[in-house]
Amino acid sequence: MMVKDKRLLEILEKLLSGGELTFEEGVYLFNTDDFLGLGYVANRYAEHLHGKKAYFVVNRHINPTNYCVNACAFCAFSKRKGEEGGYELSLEEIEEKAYQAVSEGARELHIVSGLHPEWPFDYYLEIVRRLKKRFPEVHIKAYTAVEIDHFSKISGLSVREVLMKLKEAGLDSMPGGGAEILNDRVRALLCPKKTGWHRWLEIHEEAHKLGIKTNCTMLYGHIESVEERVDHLIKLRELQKRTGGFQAFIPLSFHPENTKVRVEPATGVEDLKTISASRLIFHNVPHVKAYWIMLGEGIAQVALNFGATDLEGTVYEERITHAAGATSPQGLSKKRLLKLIRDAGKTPFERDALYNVVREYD
Ligand code: V47
Repeated sequence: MMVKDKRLLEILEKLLSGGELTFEEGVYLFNTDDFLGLGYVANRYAEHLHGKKAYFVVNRHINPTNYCVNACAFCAFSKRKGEEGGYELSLEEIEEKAYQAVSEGARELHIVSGLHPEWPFDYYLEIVRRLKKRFPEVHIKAYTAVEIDHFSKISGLSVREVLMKLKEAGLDSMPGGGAEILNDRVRALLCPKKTGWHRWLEIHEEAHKLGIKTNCTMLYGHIESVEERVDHLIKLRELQKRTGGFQAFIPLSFHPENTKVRVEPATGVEDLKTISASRLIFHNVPHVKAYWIMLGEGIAQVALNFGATDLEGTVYEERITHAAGATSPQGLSKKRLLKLIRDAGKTPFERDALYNVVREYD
């Protein structure tokens, strides 16, 4: 492979010999016009970490309610109480969705919700407790740092106490949502009511200290600058150096439909560049996930050659991105995920939520 931009090869060498990128090098990656060179270098680094392996999990997303007190400008999922299209699931309904998933082989339940104006912390706690009791073998990945912050406020408990209670009830790990861009300017414009970025990081740090692994995300393609993306990635990298508790980083491509943010969605090339640059800047996170729900099947598949090593999972019934105009399906079969990975020239590994290999296929 011809890499036109030789500086990319120097950056790769630096990483392979144990170095890390400076802020300027990070910005450089986003601005290089050698798009294929960037992808090649990111793929080389990903293969240095994981060989040809590409991971996925059989899982299901459950969103107990879309009522939310935050009303972030970029979110098409959130509804005010009483607004058309709003819903709240009973414990029985949640259990039923979980049951369907588990009977189809799900090993992970991914549960995130709105910040309901009336539900007490106990309701969210009971969701975890019930599901763990009924499906003890299933991994419960639940509640973003933003929800944890909300639970702490409504219960009067500290973040640590909230996390300990959830862990006791059966929470196994936490998803990476709510990070958006870890920056005051962007948050003031897009989500002024949301947990601030310092606190978002503190909550993940607290979770890591309690032995709870988490993921992290970056919502891109709205009003953020390249510099703000790089700064976001470096903030995550620095926390990872202290705790090692992040398992995967998921760049989330902004979908503007039905939101208050008027922008053109990112293009495929922009999505792939973001995956590649993230892989190299945030070098100490084990996996970069190509979330096919947001990227679409095609770009997610190609991303497996641009630095991503995980496709998330079967998902089933995704609501957040579909409310904002996603045209990807609501779920993918295991068969389809295997085909996407194999056709990308990678070897599929079905994983559990902690990246233990459950099944190797080739
Ligand atoms: O926090 C909201 C984002 C996130 C839009 O941890 C939007 O394994 C695009 O975090 N367009 C939720 N994105 C999704 C998420 C996630 C998904 C899959 C796996 C994991 C994991 C985490 O979706 C929100 C927000 O950042 N979001 N609105 C929108 N219009």
